[in-house]
Amino acid sequence: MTDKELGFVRRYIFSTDHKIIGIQYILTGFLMALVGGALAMMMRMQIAWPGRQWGFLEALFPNGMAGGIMTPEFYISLVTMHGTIMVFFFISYVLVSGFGNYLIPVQIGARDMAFPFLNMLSYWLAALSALVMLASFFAPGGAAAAGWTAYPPLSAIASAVPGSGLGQTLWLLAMALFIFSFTLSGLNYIATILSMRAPGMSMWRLPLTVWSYFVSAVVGVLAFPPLTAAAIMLLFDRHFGTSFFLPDGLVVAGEHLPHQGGTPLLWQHLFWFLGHPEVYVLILPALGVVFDILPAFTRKPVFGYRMTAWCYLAIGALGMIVWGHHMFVSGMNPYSGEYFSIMTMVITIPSAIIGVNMLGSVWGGSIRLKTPMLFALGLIAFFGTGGFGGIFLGNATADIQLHDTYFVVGHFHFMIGGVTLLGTYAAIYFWFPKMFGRMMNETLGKIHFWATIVAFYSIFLTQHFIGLAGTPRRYYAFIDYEFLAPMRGMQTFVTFAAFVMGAAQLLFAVNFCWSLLKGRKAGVNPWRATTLEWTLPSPPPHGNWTGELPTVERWAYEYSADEAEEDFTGQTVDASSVPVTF
Ligand code: HEM
Ligand SMILES: [Cu+2]
Repeated sequence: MTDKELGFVRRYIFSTDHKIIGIQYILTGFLMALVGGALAMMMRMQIAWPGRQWGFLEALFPNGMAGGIMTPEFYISLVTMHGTIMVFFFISYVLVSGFGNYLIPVQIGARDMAFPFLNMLSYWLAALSALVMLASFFAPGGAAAAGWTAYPPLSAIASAVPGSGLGQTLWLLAMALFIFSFTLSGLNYIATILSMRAPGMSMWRLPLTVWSYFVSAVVGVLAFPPLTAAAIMLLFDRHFGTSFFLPDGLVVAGEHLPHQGGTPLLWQHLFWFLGHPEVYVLILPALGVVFDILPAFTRKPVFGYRMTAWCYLAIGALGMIVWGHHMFVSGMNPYSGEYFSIMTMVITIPSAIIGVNMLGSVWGGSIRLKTPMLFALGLIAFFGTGGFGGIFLGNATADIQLHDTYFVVGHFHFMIGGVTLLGTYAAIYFWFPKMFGRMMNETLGKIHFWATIVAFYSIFLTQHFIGLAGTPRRYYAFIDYEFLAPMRGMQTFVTFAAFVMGAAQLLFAVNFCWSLLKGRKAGVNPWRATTLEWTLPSPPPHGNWTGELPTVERWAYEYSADEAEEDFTGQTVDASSVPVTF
């Protein structure tokens, strides 16, 4: 059936076309980012000016902002929902589900995903889980408030804080739905990459983007289901009197709870068995897309192609066995702490190799600083800064001091905030012309980049120092602590920087919408890149290749080959015109 015959609803709403589904995820993710970002701004306002009245917020949150003043309980639900939304409903949607869906089939030379109908189902399950998560704001008592890690007993006892009631139940349901959807689409990715590649597209000719999605999907499929089980067990603890995560002797509001025999430690293991690999599920695609973008703006082949793919695999495997570095202060056996420290240090090796390969891919190239390239280079900077902080946190002895301080907040924002955010933007500026047939505005893009990177360093590098000085995280106000008084100026500075950051993202939204309608026409291959999607019309039709599928003759990064007339050689150019090197 042609696109026209399908009609609007089946073309754009209940579509089985991987490209439309990818765009649906991207738009949903950005809508959620708007919510998550607004929550972050409210938190920062409270930290910089604790107890001040913000009348206009009362209308939106009559309970949490009664009289315009934020309650401590509401602050904690903001922390919880901001973290949850940013990690699972923004970056996961846009970068992993959005670009994964869009890019995998067009880059491997397939007409669609292996299971297009399942793909559509995954999207709608994901959309439903986002709705359930948002509904938590409207629950009596307000949104979930046990942190994005949902540690029991706070999350297990419905009377613990206002958000522990229906809000927390909805949070758990939403997470279970989210993981279910994510697992289905991970299986779809794996099946597609393994079985749908065009003739000639061996695994060693895949673009590094596809490699990164492959490893990310394998890690996701293995690591996520245990949390679904855990979420269901927690629901049982909350509503059916089981005690998986609750120990003996809990007394809440003078009442002795009947639970016995469980332990919150079990939840911590199950949560971080997902939680840590999730970081790699998000970061690997960010690293992957950057390896596709760098060569297009340096006009030279990727440095260390096979080594990079092996490093993805190594990171994927090692990433599954280091979750305990989030639990150094849980009272774990010191020998376990030693094991988790050592394995965490081992992961820095493939990560550092990837960093070196990125620099090697830039080194000596004829660099063009277009917006996607700026974001790609910014990612390298963030990866370095964030990785450096991780070395301290990965050592049990240092972490005992730094745990649950703003040092941690600074570190993880560089990694799962910054690296993934810059990877996401790099991808958007780079593939926007393919998706919508128009270029994005370069000037606005560059302002967006510089404002973002300067604000981001101001916020999160400063937070490292605020944390070193002992400021705990997830606290509602710091006015009662004399030893933190010297930090107040820095806290206010961070809040101002956060507003700059927010404003820059609105500028991006303007650029996105304006370019959709008015951007310069893009043509088939505006960046003069080599991978298969750049041979398709912009935007590509349903089914991607109208005639026969392409035959792949070479690897994905043949730039500036000696015999070629142009400085790039597409993957379908055969050996008779330019010799095949890979
Ligand atoms: C410039 C934009 C952002 C600002 C200003 C910001 C601000 C904050 C603040 C103030 C907290 C609470 C810290 C605490 O008291 O523990 C926080 C927590 C968090 N943020 Fe962000 N954030 C931003 C972007 C992001 C992004 C892009 C992500 C992820 C992709 C993210 C993920 C998280 C997570 C996971 C938490 C932890 C929540 C918790 O402790 O339970 N943030 N952020
Ligand atoms: Cu970790």
